[in-house]
Amino acid sequence: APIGVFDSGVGGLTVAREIMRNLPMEKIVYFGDTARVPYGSKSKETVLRYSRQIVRFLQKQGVKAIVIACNTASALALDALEKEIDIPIIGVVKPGAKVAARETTKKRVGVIATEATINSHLYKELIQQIDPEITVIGKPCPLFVPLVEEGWRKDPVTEIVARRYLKEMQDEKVDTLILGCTHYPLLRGVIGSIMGDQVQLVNPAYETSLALKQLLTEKDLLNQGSVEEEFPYRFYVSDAAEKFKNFANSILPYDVEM
Ligand code: DGN
Repeated sequence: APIGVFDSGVGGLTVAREIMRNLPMEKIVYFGDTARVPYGSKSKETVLRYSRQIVRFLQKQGVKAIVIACNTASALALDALEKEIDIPIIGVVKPGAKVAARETTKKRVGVIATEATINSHLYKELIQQIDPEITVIGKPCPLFVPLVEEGWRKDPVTEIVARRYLKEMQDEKVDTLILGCTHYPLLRGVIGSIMGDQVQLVNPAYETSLALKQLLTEKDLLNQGSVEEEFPYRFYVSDAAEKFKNFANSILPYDVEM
């Protein structure tokens, strides 16, 4: 059975990509809610309602586990969804928080994410559960999402925007920075060059793929029933399939068919 992965749109492909790399025997059904993106500025009730509908869709596809690739949906909906379904479900926030708490040397962690994720304070809560002495500084960076979707990952405009957003993180002298939104790992280059080598960047997408591997192993679900000739990845969107396909083809190492 495949793994269900969903996001508010295209960004979750950064998570799907890590799963493809680190769990290469697994099949994936991906759902991107491109008709209703962004989630980052919506209320908890709305994000939960959307997420619930998508989980139902993925369950109909026969998935053995679900990954909420969207940081916003992970922060606002995972808690409730966990109680409602009987297959394993994980989000991206906890794996990212765990690694940041482990890696920080000066106990100063920065989180950049959507407004909804920052306002949920979930990264902060989870990090301070592990070590209450860690200071966590959150900063919403909403312009990063459209810049990435416009294909301006290496554009001077993006650098100017990033410098402005990250100033606070530099002033606060964070030693670890969580890329807490699906799109931000695609800006790793520009963010890394502004923050400098001394600052560790945590990519929740990567950490989640490792957490998923561990979870599937524990539940004895790893690589279960895979290895077939058919193409192992299926993609669904709620709107604008062509645009999704173009973006997917720009970040995945093969041609995406929808
Ligand atoms: N996928 C969203 C997230 O990781 O928070 C970002 C896009 C959005 O819905 N604003």
